[in-house]
Amino acid sequence: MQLPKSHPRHESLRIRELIAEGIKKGITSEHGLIAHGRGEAFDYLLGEKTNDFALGAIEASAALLLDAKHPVISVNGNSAALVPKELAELSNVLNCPLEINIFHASKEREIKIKDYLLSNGAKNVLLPENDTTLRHLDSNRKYANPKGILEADVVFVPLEDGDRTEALVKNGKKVITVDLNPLSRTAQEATITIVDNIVRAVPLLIKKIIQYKKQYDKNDLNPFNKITNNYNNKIALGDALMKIRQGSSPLPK
Ligand code: PTJ
Repeated sequence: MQLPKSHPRHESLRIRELIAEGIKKGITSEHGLIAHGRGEAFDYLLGEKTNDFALGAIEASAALLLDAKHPVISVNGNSAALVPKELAELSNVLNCPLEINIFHASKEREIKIKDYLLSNGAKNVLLPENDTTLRHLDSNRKYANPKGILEADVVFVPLEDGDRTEALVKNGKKVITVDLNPLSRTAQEATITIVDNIVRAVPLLIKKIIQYKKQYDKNDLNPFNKITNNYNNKIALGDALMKIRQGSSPLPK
């Protein structure tokens, strides 16, 4: 679809188009349209910008990921459609695997997402294995890769549908999510919740990781611990809710 740059909702329409294209490519589930619409509504209420509570969560996430022994980035059909290059870059700067994990089961779609990430610069993409499952989980998301999510200490799980974050935490893992809805189960259960649109949050996360890598020497006495200890997810979620309640634009006169 041709989108005139002058359209007042150009950016929102551009992102919506990525999801529609994702469905045509066979990487995004049709349920992804509903998830995206829900996200759009929250983004509207958040002012369609990265707020301070999200910036704080991004800093804490960068520190937690750099401090992790075995971080893994989980990818579903929506995040692959929206930020394929950025997820590949995130995996490359962290030198960690991407792992496909989808809710609406389809082996064919898993392979298409993997190929799409590889064609966007990813080097290390894992698929879940049928004989390896996470405890405390019954949906298709229970399948994991034994060298990926199963072993991970920190898992980056953007746009999650809600049943897995709690299970990952019960399995002893720290979870970072990106979710525009601060009230979702995932947002509430995660260790760190970045309440922002994934298209804005992931580039900022990459920038922060690169900055911290330059700024902190490996020999520094764990600088990342201090950053994560200073972060409080409950406060960040409360600030996001407050922002939604206040609204982003003045009431019409
Ligand atoms: O590819 P699959 O089969 O794994 O399916 C992926 C979806 C996203 C369809 C599935 O996980 C799902 O149904 O998710 P939910 O339960 O709709 O939750 C998705 C969450 O992501 C919601 O809280 C949305 O508000 C939020 N969200 C949607 N779009 C964005 C977003 N958060 C950040 N950035 C977005 N662009």
